[in-house]
Parts: sequence; structure tokens; C-alpha cells
Amino acid sequence: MKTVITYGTFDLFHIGHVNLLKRAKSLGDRLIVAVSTDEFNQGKGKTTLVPYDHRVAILESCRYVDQVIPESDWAQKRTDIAKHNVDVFVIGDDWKGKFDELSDLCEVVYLERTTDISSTAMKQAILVFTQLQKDLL
Ligand code: C2G
Repeated sequence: MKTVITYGTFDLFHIGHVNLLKRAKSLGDRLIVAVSTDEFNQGKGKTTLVPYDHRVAILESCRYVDQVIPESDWAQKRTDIAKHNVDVFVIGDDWKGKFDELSDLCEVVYLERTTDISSTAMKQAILVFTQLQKDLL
């Protein structure tokens, strides 16, 4: 049983997340996703639109995801890898090089990000749309 793990906020679940999870799952038999809690995201300077428990439920509904755990601390990765017998750590290449120090515990893979989509861009589009709606009323 080859176990893969990845970490992220996964706000406003979109095709970039799906592509990442699909490719991550293809690297093993089981995919664990550690989802950033709302409090941890505040520490990342990220404000999420979708609350943690909804982001968990959305990921649990994804065919590529076998288990969802909370990410509440930058330093939990080593413990998670040991606890869940992880063989492969995967994350998008916007993080390239940032987690190389995990390579003594497991394989570290950076996957190419999907272009032209991001939760941030979606939030901006929602703001513009909301403003346009107001202007039309
Ligand atoms: N992603 C992607 N393509 C996009 C957007 C995101 O491949 N267009 C990937 C990211 O590279 C990441 C995952 O989808 O691997 C989740 O993205 P975010 O929710 O933005 O995750 P992030 O806030 O970067 O959190 O400890 C690690 C952090 O928790 C990562």
C-alpha cells in the first residue's frame, strides 16, 4: 500500500485542485489530504470564503481522496509522514524546493500548477461580479 500525502487550503474548490489531487493519487494507492484549518490560514495570511468543515466535506467527496486530516501547524508534516507511513509527499510547484528537507522521510514531488486558475482570482471575480450586480440595481 503506497501512501501519498498533500497539504493545502483548497478554498473555492476548482480544476487546479482536481488536477493536483488526480495526479497525486496516481502516484500511489492511497491519498491523504491535510486541509489547512481556518486558524492556520489566518497564520498564512489567507482569508478563506469556504469554512474548514465545508472544505473537508468537499474534499471527502472527491474520488481521488481517501482520507482528510487537519493541517494546523507548519511543523506537523514530519509527524504526519511517520504516523501515516507516507511514501510520497506531493505539492504544487509554487512550493518547489520548500519541502526538500522531507526527502529523508519520503519521496518529495512537486507537480506543475494548473495555469489560469486560482482561489484568489476566483475571489476577485466574485467581488467584481457582486459590484456589477449592485451597479445594475
Ligand atoms: N494548485 C495547483 N494549481 C492551481 C492552484 C493550486 O496545482 N491553479 C495546487 C497548489 O500548488 C497546492 C494545492 O493545489 O498543491 C492546494 O492549493 P492551495 O489551497 O493554494 O494550498 P496552499 O495555500 O498553497 O497551502 O503546508 C502547505 C500549505 O498548506 C499549502
